[in-house]
Amino acid sequence: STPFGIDFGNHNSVVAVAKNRGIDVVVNEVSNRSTPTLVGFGIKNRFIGESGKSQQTSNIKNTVDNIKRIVGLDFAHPDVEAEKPFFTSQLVDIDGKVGAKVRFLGQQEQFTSTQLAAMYFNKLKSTVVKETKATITDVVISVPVWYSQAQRHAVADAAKIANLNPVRIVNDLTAAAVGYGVLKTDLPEDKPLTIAFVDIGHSSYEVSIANLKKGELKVLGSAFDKNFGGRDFDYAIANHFADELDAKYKVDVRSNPKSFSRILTSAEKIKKVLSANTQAPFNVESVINDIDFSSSMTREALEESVAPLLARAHLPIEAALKQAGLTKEDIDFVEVIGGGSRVPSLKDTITEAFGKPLSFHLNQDESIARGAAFICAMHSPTLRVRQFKFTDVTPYSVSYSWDKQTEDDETELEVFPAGSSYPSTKLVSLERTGDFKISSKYTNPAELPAGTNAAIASYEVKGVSPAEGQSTVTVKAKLRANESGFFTVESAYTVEEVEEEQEVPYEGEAPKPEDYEPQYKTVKVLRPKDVLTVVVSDESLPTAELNTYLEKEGQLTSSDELVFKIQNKRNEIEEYIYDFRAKLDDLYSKFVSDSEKEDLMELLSKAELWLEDHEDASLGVFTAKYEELASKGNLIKGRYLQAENEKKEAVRAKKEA
Ligand code: ATP
Ligand code: K
Ligand code: MG
Repeated sequence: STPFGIDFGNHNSVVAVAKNRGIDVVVNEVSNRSTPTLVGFGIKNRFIGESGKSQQTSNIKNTVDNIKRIVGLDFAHPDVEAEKPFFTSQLVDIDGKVGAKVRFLGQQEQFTSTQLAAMYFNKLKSTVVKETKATITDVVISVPVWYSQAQRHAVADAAKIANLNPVRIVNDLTAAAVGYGVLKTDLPEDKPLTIAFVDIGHSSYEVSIANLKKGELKVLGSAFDKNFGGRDFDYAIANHFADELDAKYKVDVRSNPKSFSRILTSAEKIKKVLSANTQAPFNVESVINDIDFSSSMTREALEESVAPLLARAHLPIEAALKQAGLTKEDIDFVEVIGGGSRVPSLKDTITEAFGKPLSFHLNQDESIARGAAFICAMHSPTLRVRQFKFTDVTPYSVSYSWDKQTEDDETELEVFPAGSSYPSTKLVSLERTGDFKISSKYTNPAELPAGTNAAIASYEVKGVSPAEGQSTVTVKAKLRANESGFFTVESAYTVEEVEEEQEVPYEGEAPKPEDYEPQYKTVKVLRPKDVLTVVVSDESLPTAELNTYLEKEGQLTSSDELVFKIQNKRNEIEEYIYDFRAKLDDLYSKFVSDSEKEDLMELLSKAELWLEDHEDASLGVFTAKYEELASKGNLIKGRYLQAENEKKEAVRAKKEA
């Protein structure tokens, strides 16, 4: 399959594919290079991406956006409560997981956050398939560095529900940095450059610091502000004008979701204008109670309204430097991406925090998707890409523990300390009496973001049986922080002590005498014996549930497609009526008698009425209707074409004569 990368953004997502000649960003059905991240639900079908955005205000309660913020969260997670003010659809508890409740196909329906993400990924996939005709299966999806294990699993599950194979989940800025490392042809071969990458998006702000040299990237440290981005600016501006509306007209737009949505849309517009201008007008027609609201805002007033945000904008930078063990003087370049970083006051803060001018070598909107597609290509067996090695950083220490089975057991070990690099594998050796359980967890729960589960996963190791006459057997377990940032037990096997003949190294003076006879001795060595079964239980969906969602998504997709086909056929009939009628007056007028024309005109009027009465007919019924009209039309068209032919023949005959 063609390597595919998704920058899963909260506002909009960007998709890219890897081709032999390089990485291409793929445009959507309206030729945009990014697609709004939302899913709308209608009476007949879903509206995902652009179509959902264009009717968001009119379908506000049944449009789910901010999907990235809730993916993989338990309903009880504190972030769900924090996200509620940003949602216009209702968030609900679905067996302990967060989901949205909407009206769909004329009834109440609810979908988990994982299903919603899957619907969206599926739409992105079909966009790419339509635009490029490529086969798309493997995908690399970028996520924020602060995504928990549960959220990463949910993204991978969502990809699977969309019939994609998530070959890797990668941190946003790591993807961008890989893209940078691959594109930049003048990277040093020996002493690496130290580069800070900053991404301010719609909902969050991330910083990563990395060493880069030719063919190699090592992330040294990362930090973030999970609740800092363009949408916070939009809300600050919207609230400013809501207050103004209240003062001027005594109306509360905040309690009217459609009005507030219109204000928010205009707030985002004025925010962008104020990135390039110091003052801008603010207009919303019939915002509420037929009030046409006009006002204006200065850049200064905008900055005032977001003062609490601006005051903490330097913190992620300091935290990332600290995790990397560096100071700002160690940074060679500061590369900035993300739509939110276009705000001048934020650029100033970043510049000040690093004490150096900012660089913009990366495409601010597309570099994450491009990096993700490149990483997917690295995993592809068919596409050959330049070698590029990269490692990321484990944000919180992770420990593994196992049952106590023998006297001298250590039963817990910190395996992946905070700040260590991944992917990484550690082999541990355990004396075991029989089957046992391993658990992984974050070592210091107090460091974790609120609501994160300290327990990561548990693994049952089966098939352990000591040899006859022995009470224990040595088990080797491969503990791994894998390329997607998941902590796993990759495999486990028993070892046995065997006796082997080994050559004794020659210790005399060189050169060896010609008649030297090698000496052998018997030594005891450990050799792998039995491969053990490892049964994992982690926060990913159980197979049965995954398959149920997969099937459901397949059904919804085909029913959406059917609705789309029916609408197209209905439109074709409408166009046919319109076109035929016009031709009867014009092109075909000489080929129909008055009475024939009268009959046909009546037929067309009847067909028009029929269409009005048949909003919900099936594809078969519409197709039959279309053919009925077309057969009448073809009769007249035939006469017209015959006459045209005769005319042409006559002209040719004349020429030849
Ligand atoms: P996140 O990374 O937080 O998940 P995202 O990837 O969807 O979100 P981006 O696409 O990087 O976010 O940026 C979108 C945000 O940038 C929006 O809030 C948008 O209004 C804002 N933005 C875009 N252009 C400008 C501009 N010229 N001035 C100010 N803000 C802008
Ligand atoms: K984006
Ligand atoms: Mg982003």
